[in-house]
Amino acid sequence: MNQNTPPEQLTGKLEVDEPYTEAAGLPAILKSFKQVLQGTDAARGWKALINMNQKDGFDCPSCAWPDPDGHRSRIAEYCESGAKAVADEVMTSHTASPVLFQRYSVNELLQKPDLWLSQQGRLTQPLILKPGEIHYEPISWDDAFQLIANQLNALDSPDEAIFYTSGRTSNEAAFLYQLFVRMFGTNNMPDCSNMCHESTSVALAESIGLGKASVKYEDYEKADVIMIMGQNPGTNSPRMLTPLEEAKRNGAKIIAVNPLHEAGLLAFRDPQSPRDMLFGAQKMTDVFLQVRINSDLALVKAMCKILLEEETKNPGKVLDQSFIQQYTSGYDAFVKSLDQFELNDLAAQCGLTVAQIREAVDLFKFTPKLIICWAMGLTQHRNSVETINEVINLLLLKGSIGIEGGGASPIRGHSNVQGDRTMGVWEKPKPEFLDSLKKVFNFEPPRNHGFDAVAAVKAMHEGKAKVFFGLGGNFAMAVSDTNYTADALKNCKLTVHVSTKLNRSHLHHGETALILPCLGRTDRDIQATGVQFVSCESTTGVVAQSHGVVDSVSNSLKSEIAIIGGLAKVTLGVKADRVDWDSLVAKYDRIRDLIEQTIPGFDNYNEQVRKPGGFYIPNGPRVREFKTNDGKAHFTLNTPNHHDLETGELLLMTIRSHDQFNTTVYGNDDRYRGVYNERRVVFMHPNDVANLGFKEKQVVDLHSHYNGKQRTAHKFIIVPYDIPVGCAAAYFPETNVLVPIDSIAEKSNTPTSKSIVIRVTPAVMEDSRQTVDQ
Ligand SMILES: Nc1nc2c(c(=O)[nH]1)N[C@H]1C(S)=C(S)[C@@H](COP(=O)(O)OP(=O)(O)OC[C@H]3O[C@@H](n4cnc5c(=O)[nH]c(N)nc54)[C@H](O)[C@@H]3O)O[C@H]1N2
Ligand SMILES: Nc1nc2c(c(=O)[nH]1)N[C@H]1C(S)=C(S)[C@@H](COP(=O)(O)OP(=O)(O)OC[C@H]3O[C@@H](n4cnc5c(=O)[nH]c(N)nc54)[C@H](O)[C@@H]3O)O[C@H]1N2
Ligand SMILES: [Mo]
Repeated sequence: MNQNTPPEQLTGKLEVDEPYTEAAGLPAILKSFKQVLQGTDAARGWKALINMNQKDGFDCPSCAWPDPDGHRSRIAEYCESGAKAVADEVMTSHTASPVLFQRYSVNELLQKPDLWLSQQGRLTQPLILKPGEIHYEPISWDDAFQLIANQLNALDSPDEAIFYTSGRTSNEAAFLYQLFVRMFGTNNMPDCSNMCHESTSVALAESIGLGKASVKYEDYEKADVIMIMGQNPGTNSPRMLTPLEEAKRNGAKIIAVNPLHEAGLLAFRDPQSPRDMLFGAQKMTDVFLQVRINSDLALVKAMCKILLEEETKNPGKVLDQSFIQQYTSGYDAFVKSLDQFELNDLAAQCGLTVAQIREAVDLFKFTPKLIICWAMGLTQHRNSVETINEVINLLLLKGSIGIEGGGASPIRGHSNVQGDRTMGVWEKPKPEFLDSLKKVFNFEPPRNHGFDAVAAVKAMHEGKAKVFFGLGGNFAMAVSDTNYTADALKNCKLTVHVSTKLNRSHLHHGETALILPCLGRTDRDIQATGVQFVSCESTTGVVAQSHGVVDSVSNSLKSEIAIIGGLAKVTLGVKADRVDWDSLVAKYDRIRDLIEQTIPGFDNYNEQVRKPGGFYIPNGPRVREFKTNDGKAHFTLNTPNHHDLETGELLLMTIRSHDQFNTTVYGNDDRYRGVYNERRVVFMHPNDVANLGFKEKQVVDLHSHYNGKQRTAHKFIIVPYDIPVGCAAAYFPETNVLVPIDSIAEKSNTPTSKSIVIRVTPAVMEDSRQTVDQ
């Protein structure tokens, strides 16, 4: 059994039903109300709900989907997923107060499932785990800051410390944090992006000069065709279904590319639309391409080949030659390279027929108003950067970048992951950014690149890094290779987590460990000069304000900004005499003024952010300005990856259930996929189940083999499912133990969480049962 993973125990209550064929609708909205109201008093829960994503409310702590530019629903801009995130944050029925830590030792807490950890509620006081002790106990804020400062200042080099960020951190906190870290002297700033959309950022920077979406919210409603690749919007960005539905009503066609027939891709019943509630769901997808895992590059290449054929048949009607001539480079080489590939081969790699791919291309061959969106299904493979570059090749052929109703639309995950990068949370900061910091703050920032997430784990493992500081997130569970990563954290002298809720990273601790409890997005933030607000950037580049609305569960919580300011002051002392940390913490407008001075695109930040709905920050590709080496958008040459599976091997993708937010587990159901009361399931094609000699609901172990090492995740129940032959799916973080630390995407170093070669064997059950029959 693995000691470092969530306990490998089955609930014994699995129920499997037919998967849903539509998303949302009444059950979703009732469920969301129930979620929020059951864990807290009704007034508090309701207050949080009605203020979510309103122009004067708070930015939903869940995903980064943008708010509508104009009208917003009067009830609230929420979805089931956002409601669960809010419920998780505002609940008051339990708190993870010092009593909890007195009662349970760290080892005892490690035996509890993630769901249980989350259910303990909000953290209420700073806690310390002293060397050799087995219980966390309270510590004062001042002592905590002093302890961290002493440890940081005792390091041989600032590069022995790692400062992680998860994407819920606001712009203001992120800016202050990176300033503190760079004044301290390191660029070791890994973030959750490294495991998420890093492949997107690398690919887009290479091809169009900016690692962000080129579309605005309104483009969705103006598009003729929207292709959704490797993304499960019904679960992970449910509010996206509203503009998709609107687009459909305006006549748009939708192409879905996914190994699974996810409910939200099939049909949507908007719970806030009386029309939908009365007349039924809107069908979403017009052409569903059920691809094999990681065959998207081959698919998009096939689409490009078909477009070129069509252009020959309809000269001047399919490709946008004037865009290609004026704005791009590398076209001729790209067209020539396509000759190396046969359509039939490409289609076969995807598990599709050429006719199916043609059917999709037919929808957009005569229109440039094509949006392609994608998420983790494209970013977490070895060749992800190339896949995303191929997506851009297709958009460039069509002239779809920088037009109304067309463009590249990566769908970011965490609500402010994009803003954190804009603010400088990055292990590879650009020289211009550092020059600007130097000018504004009069210090010499470190220039060498720091560790990304995977490199940080290795550095801690090898003893090259000794202090881990996490601003949010759950590093131990989010990065790959759970056992290796947990050991890396245990190898540190000090681990510190700024958190809202208890999680497993607090339990894989260094010699000394601290938990610093902070305000969440929903909490009212009051500082010396009064109530403060923060701001966040959505996936389409809108920066808007976010006001907490409920009173925090404990008077001992500090805002992330106050924690960073307090720590910076003690750690840096006179080294940072140019920065008055107390004054910045007292009034966040002052932080925004500094952001304005340092980062382009934030002119009149304080004024602009106060406009209802916020403001768009400048975006080159949207106006066909490509900040690449030659000022042009680049066609690139990319080669599909073959996964030559041996007999008995399957390609596993690790995905989210409907009842989790990343590593936070809200419940054991995955309603849309018809799975209830159990997370330890593995979805397999019925033929694979039979051919490998298994039975439905048999309990199995999953093994990955990489560079001669076997990793095992124990006890998963087989659920036969509509998934391509040779592919399998199971939930993360339980399966992270299978993802080898060295198995990363080229150029972006993102763990290959969506393509892990596994073998399946019958589980060794203590009671010698082979299946779970219920
Ligand atoms: N409720 C909720 N919302 C969330 C999150 C959450 O955990 N819960 N997480 C947030 C975060 S940080 C992120 S990054 C996003 C994640 O949002 P998603 O990317 O939608 O999340 P995943 O569950 O990882 O789903 C990946 C999808 O890609 C498909 N897929 C897997 N491999 C491939 C492939 O090779 N090709 C193709 N075409 N498809 C593939 C899977 O079947 C699945 O539908 O959601 C954000 N929003
Ligand atoms: N196998 C596999 N692994 C994956 C993925 C996958 O698809 N498959 N997805 C990857 C992706 S896309 C991502 S983004 C990462 C996510 O990686 P992380 O961002 O590190 O993980 P989260 O689960 O989002 O972090 C949850 C914790 O954040 C804290 N928290 C919540 N709100 C706040 C807040 O407002 N402030 C502070 N300070 N703390 C807060 C809580 O304590 C909570 O326990 O995981 C990655 N790992
Ligand atoms: Mo993410």
